[in-house]
Amino acid sequence: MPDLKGALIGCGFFAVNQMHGWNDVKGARIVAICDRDPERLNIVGDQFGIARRYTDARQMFADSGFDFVDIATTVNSHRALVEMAAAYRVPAICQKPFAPTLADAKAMVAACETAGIPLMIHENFRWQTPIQAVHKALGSGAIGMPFWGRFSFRSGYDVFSGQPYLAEGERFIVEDLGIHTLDIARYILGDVTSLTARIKRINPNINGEDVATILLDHENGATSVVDVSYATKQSTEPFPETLIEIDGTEGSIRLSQGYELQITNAGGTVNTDVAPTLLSWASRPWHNIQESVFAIQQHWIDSLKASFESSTSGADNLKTFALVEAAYESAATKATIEIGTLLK
Ligand code: NAD
Ligand code: 89V
Repeated sequence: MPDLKGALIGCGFFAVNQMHGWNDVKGARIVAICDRDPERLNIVGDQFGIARRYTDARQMFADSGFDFVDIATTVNSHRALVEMAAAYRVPAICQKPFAPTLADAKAMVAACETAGIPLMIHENFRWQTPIQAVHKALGSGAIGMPFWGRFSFRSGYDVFSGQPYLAEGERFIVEDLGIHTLDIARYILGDVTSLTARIKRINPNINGEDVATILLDHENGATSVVDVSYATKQSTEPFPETLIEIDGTEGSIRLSQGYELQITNAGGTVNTDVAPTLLSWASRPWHNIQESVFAIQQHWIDSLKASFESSTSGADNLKTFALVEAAYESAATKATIEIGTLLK
């Protein structure tokens, strides 16, 4: 089968990783790019040798000549661009967070279903090598039935230097980073029935919350805690590692700082190094995320070629996005939120 041709919209901070990822993906190449900012358009176009450049996404769709679109803009443009892809019947990847509201996200899924095009949310954290290793260990039955988990991301990293818009929004850590951690909790322990959350802002120089503690009830009966912070100063900065603890009926799994996986059961304890690969274009400490960008993009191409639903399809990611909405609602009302009612 010939390479699938892709177009990318949004040539900002993170899109550079996506462009490097596309260079490594087997079976696809980017043939056109778009950014409403001509300076970013030319920086990325020159770096990756892309001749077809647009400042207007609609013009790029009208000119056609590509098999899928990769939307790498920030959240407020996601609905309009996904609906544009649906109107032109072009399969679409959309960066997280899915949309400004759950109602927008549901409308985007409906538009793509009506158009008959696949939609994948670029929810890459579940594709990180250490997260895949935890998923595999649990799936092997090594610790029996899981009954408790903790998914933790606590950091003091200056994320605002690369992504200054994160300091400006009314919402911050749950919508931007917790969304990944909640998705990992769903990926590892399954779908969630109810959620209770508390949030705080510690950094006085930002508008949104930078600390959140979230209690989840999973459909399989397990309970988990998702705790995220950008206000945590430690002796060794763990950014961007998600640390995981899972207790099961026959043993336990621990994913610790330094990408160390420990599995304990009646057979003893086994420690494994599950560090991500440092790809040729990647740099520490981002290499964990960068490798997962390549992995999710390869998965998308494989899913298009073999016609299967991607792991983080729009329909799947509604269930993660509902947890984000529920976390803000729970923190504001101090109530426990039933997730099923949000998804109706
Ligand atoms: P950015 O602001 O650096 O880049 C966004 C670019 O999109 C800008 O160049 C802007 O001009 C362009 N743009 C916006 N609206 C447009 C439109 N309608 N048409 C054409 N161009 C448009 O933002 P970023 O930091 O690169 O983040 C982009 C997205 O990636 C965000 O949704 C963010 O949450 C997400 N992100 C994901 C990860 C991850 O690991 N999955 C990491 C970082 C950022
Ligand atoms: O996913 C994101 O948008 C990023 C980061 C991984 C740093 O949280 O903000």
